[in-house]
This record gives sequence, structure tokens and C-alpha cells, in this order.
Amino acid sequence: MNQDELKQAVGRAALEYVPDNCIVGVGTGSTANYFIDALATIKDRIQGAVSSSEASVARLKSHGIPVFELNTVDHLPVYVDGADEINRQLQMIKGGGAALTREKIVAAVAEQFICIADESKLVDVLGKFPLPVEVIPMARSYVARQLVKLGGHPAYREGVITDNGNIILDVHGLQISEANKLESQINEIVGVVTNGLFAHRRADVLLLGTSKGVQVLK
Ligand code: ABF
Repeated sequence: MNQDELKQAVGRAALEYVPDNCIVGVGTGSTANYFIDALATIKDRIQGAVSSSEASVARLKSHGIPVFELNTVDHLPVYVDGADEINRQLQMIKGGGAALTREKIVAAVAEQFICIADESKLVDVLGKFPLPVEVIPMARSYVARQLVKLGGHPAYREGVITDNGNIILDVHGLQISEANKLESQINEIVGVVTNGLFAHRRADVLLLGTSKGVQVLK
């Protein structure tokens, strides 16, 4: 199977975690897109979805799946989303698609986070994928200097404005051994909105697409 077929397989496998008559949390990216397409096949047995990006809202609506505002929803049994990297503790780097803040908010509300990923995303140590940090625009240079003090090499993601009107710094050169600690340290920098480490709120289940089939890691 090629990478797209692996993504499609995990997107379909995630349907098993969607309870009847619920509102589903839906993520962003090419793997999440396969989940949205799979969700369309069972749309009659769910109420609808809450989404972490405008792009996913558009795809959900194109399938006729009702989309709810998060503030109108008090119970979200499951959030399904991809990742840029995930380790065996199910801690992740996310935000390659610049949707990290909304992803983190929806993940915080959900009871269960189901990560769907092809096997290329599984790593021993997080950090080879540059860590995205969403930053209030006027704080860009200050935050970049603070990130250098933490040992990283931040790069401004040119031409990208998030759904929240902010910019992204991608931090290169990190080898993340204490993900919880680094997530907190970066969040403490004034001007940072969110960082793409999902360690405090890691995934509960990883559906990993491999050439031998979908593996389930918990
Ligand atoms: C979202 O989409 C992001 O957090 C992550 O950056 C990206 C993964 O994209 P893909 O599934 O296209 O590899 O989940």
C-alpha cells in the first residue's frame, strides 16, 4: 500500500470509535480528510461534527455533514486527527497545517483523542519535524529570541496566517526528551498562543497504518 492508501485505511478504521448519535470532533490535514470522507458514509447515524479548521468545515459541509460551533456543544466523546510526529507514549507534534490552536482546543474538550497516522509519523524522539508555534504577530521577534534560548532555531513561516489571524514560527533543531516540560516552557513565553507539542493532552489511541494493516497502540 502507498502512503495515501495507509492514510485512507486509518481514516476508515477510526469510524469504529464514533458512537451512534454523537457529535464528532474532526481534525485537519490529508489523513483527517480521509476520515471526513469515511464519516460521510455513516452521516445518518451521527448528529454532526465540530471541526478544528475552516478547511475541514468546508469538506464536512461538502458531504452534507452538519457542523456545530464548539461553544454550543458540551459533550464531545471523540476527536479524530492526524499528527506530524508521534512517539510511543502517544505524545505528538502537530501544526504542520497551521491549525494547532483550534486542534488543541477541540482535543481538550474531547473525552478521547484518536490519532490516525501512517507509519512514517511514528518516531522514537520528537523534534525532527520542526515544532510549530502560533504567535501574536507583534511578538514575533521577541518570541523567536526566547525560543533560541530554549535551544531551538525558529524560522518564520512566510505567507501563512492562521485561522486566528496569527503567524507561525517553526522551531528546528530540537530533540525533545521532556515533552511535557518543553510544552509548558514555550507556552509561558508572552506572545505565544499555542505550541504544537501535544504532550499534556496526548492521544489516547493511535491507529497506525502499516504495510501489515492498521495497528492499534494505546
Ligand atoms: C493535522 O494535520 C496537523 O496537526 C498536522 O500538522 C497535520 C498532519 O497532516 P497529514 O495528515 O496531511 O500528514 O493533523
